[in-house]
Amino acid sequence: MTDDLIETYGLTQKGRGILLAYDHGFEHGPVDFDEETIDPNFIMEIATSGYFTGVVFQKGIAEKYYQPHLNKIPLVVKLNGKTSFHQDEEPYSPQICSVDEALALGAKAVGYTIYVGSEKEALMMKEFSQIEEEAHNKQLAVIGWMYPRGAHVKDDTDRDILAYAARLGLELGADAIKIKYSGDIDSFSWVVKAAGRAKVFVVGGNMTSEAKLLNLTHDILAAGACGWAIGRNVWQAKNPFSIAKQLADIIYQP
Ligand code: FBP
Repeated sequence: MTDDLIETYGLTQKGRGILLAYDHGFEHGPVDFDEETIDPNFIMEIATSGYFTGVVFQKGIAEKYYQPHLNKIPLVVKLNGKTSFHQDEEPYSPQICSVDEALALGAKAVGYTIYVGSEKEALMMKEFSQIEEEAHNKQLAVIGWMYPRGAHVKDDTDRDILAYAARLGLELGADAIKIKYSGDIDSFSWVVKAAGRAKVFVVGGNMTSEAKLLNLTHDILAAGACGWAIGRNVWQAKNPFSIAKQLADIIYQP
């Protein structure tokens, strides 16, 4: 049995965690940002506020804004990505960063998106597998962004489809997965069970109300998730530090 690298590196603490995601400039373009959030320094301020257990960047941002010797917050480097120019029905997200580059940037974990169900999933599974082998040989944790997508996926929040994606993450050797919420505690408990010992971080998604986000936080924990891997709902909030504190109060409560 392998070590629990996610907990060892502090990406979860006592099984709970909140990862601050900021790869949206790559995935969506700067449309998600305003004058403040377009600056990665602002995101680093939020990430190092004490409420997060990890920050997720693509390599270019990590290289220019993350200081491994100063910043205590664990870094997750995303190894693949795609732009929003091509809304392909069968999406593929190519690898654009190596495990060694991530390691040199001070990463404790690498992330990789698999569009589960896409006709190009075989390619992504293969890349993921090679990354997983190399990352684990080099003692890095591996997080699978397990996103059902493509024409074969009728509903990307369906319990059984999400459970399949979660299981795939476990079987491919992910230490943790990042996955959408199915919408209710009962169905999501099944998704979490399907992930087995792979920890489950839930995707934040589009901006929602604070009250809804806090309620959802209770629900995802009740279903067995370890917390959020969240972006827009924190840094697009009126006061990112306040919402981060409220999430942390729920997620890390003893
Ligand atoms: P959010 O919490 O803002 O949804 O971020 C999670 C995330 O997975 C990001 O890491 C990524 O950039 C984005 O969502 C991708 O969203 P989509 O594939 O739906 O465009």
